[in-house]
Amino acid sequence: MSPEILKAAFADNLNFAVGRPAEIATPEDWYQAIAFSVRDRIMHRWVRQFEKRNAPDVRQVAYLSAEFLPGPHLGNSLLNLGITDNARKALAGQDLDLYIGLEEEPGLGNGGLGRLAACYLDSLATLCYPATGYGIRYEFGIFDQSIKDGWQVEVTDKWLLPGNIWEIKRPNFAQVVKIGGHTETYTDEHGAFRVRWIPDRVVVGVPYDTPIVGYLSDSCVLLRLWSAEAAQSFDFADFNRGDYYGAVEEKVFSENISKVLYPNDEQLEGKRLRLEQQYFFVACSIKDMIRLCLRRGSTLERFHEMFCVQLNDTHPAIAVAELMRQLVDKYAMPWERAWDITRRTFSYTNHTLMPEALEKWPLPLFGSVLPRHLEIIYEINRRFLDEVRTRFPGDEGKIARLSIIDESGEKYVRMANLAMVGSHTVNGVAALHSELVKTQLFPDFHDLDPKRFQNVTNGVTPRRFLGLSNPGLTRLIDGRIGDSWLSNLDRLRELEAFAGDVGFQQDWMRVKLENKTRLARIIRDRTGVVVDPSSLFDIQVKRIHEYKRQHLNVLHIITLYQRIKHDPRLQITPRTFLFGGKAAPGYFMAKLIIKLINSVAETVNQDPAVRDLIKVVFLPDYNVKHAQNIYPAADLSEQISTAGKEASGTGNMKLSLNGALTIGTLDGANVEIREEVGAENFFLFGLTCEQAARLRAGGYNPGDYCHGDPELRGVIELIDSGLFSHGDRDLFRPITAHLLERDDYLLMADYRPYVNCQQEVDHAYRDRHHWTRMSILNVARMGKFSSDRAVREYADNIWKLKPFAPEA
Ligand code: 9GP
Repeated sequence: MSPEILKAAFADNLNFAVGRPAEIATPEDWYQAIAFSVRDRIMHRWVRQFEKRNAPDVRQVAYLSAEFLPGPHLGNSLLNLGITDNARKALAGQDLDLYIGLEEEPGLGNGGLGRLAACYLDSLATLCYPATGYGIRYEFGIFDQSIKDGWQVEVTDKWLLPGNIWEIKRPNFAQVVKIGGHTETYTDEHGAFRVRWIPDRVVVGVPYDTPIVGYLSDSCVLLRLWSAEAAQSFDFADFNRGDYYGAVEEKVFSENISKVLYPNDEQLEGKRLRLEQQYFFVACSIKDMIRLCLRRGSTLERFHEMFCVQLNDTHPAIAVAELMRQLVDKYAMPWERAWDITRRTFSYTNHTLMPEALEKWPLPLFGSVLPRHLEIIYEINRRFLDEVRTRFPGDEGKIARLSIIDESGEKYVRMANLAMVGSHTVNGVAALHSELVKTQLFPDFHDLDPKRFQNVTNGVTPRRFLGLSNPGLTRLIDGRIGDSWLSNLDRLRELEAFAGDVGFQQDWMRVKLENKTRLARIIRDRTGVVVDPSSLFDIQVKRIHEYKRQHLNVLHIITLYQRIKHDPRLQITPRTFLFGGKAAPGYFMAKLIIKLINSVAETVNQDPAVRDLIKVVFLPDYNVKHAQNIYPAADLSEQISTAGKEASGTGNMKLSLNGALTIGTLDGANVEIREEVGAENFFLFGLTCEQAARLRAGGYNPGDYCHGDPELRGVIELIDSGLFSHGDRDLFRPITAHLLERDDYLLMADYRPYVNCQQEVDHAYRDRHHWTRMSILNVARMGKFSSDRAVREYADNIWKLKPFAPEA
């Protein structure tokens, strides 16, 4: 598409869609005009493919996810359409990057899980798979984080306030969803015994569609997000009686369902609204698929041939009972047939072993929101447990563990068990995690049917996370191996040949320095802290959680601080420690860790004795947009979770893809990253998963590690002395006391190996040529971690899905 055509499109949209004369148009107006022009081109592709996508023989994947974190659309869509350069030319002297930077991002996810879903949509579109991502159009996404006096403050994310150009409302495809009430039995006209659900209330789900265009593929997939509306905006009976407030109450009540994204890592037990949210989007999505299936002239007997449905974690697991309800209650299908279709439709991805993240709902709550589903779940469970009993007679323990209903105390519905029973396949998200899913999480299900278990190691899109966010490195790579690697990441291997090339290494270092200089400016502008771009950028960006061990990183920083204070002539590699990440609003320890990071930063950054050898920065409001500035500038990627706790991680992949070396434990996908890049190009430390388990089993005493290591003791004492808290000795006591007394995440045991490993990093960074060689090899060997590979594995091994040719 030529610059001239784009120029005309921008002018037209400024005129007709935005309604502003060019002479007085603001940057926001220009952003909108460009965004409309780009959307037009995506829509054109979308409409052109309509027939192909909806042909009766085309099988589709529906990716059900309560979270999608796509990031800003404009820059990525320009890249995927291959028109960024021409858009720049069309703007003749205006700053395209400024306009791109104005876009509010849809923060419709907490972190890795939602971002993974967005990466998969990018790859599904790029590889021309027919797909729809179904989710919730939260009015308020993940909160914006600001830092006040070192503490996290949550601010409502009003992402829709400036309007959202990328979505199209489709009221004609709205669905009605029932909630609450009771069930009753009746006999139908054929004399058959049937059940119907009489709800307390109904809400309407209105879909908003965002087509996502693939990279140079001309193909699109759809992100269809449901927004809750009242069945009637006003109760006219109330209104006519003069009760205006009563009349709008129902509207407010209904719209609450899609109002806000729940932050994870909170105790969500008993959050009725969250259960309603989950059911709401699942019910709308299943009904939408049924509508499409019937519209294509198929019968529901073939539902599982037309749709494969991926359950992204347990959040959409209620879909199993909902499809059964639709088939049995509404379409009068015999139970056995409906169950067969259901089992062939669903597959389930597990993303966590953390017990608090495995959802279970108190039975009374569940029954009051979804009375009919509870009956259906009882029936599924009864039939399932009968099978188990015949295979393992008398093994009541096994039966209790496999049951969808937890009856060990207060009764719960276990959503993971429902997802397991109702799916043909379950997968973990990294090789180690998938093993742990078999052996620790679901050993009884594994005994029952080992063939159902698979692994699909996560992947990330190289388009957004290298092509878009690191143009300098992209150009450098293009210059050596051409540009086809962005859609065939394995081709990065060809860079290995240049790893020792001094000229290439210098270019590589130059690009990294430019990226670090840019980030240093952002850090200064946003926090006031001045950092040296030539220092080692040591980066830990991710949700704040004790298992991710940001506080282990802090213990290392304090160790260095202590060493510098003890020896004023000490020489170490200058470092900038950068943290970013949100803590769940109700997670006290995580919020205290943020305060600790900021407090240590305040003390260390201002102490002249430190001689600027170390700087500590907490960059507020870590999100996709900020991540895109951070990854390209990283020298060292901190992936230091307690082994066995991080299911996969994806930040580890994005950082390594941008040339950072990893310091990490053998956890999640770190294991495979290390295998790929080579042990000599990875800084490994810490307990393995097995060692951690043995240590715990043998009676772990964290205090012993502290008392046996004077340096560690000094660090803990320094925190407790009040040095970082203006004399307040108690402020951080919950952290230090937990470390000394319980230390669930084994920081004390891993402290010394971590600090020693960091010393190796310090030495390695001094040999810049060798470091750069390692950095090049990291990038060259990241091909496996493309989301294209992951999506192909899902399509081939789980979904049995074929790409379609988008062009006629
Ligand atoms: O914690 C995992 C993270 O390790 C993984 O990379 C991500 C995507 O698979 O999912 C996260 N899990 C959740 O957010 C909740 O289960």
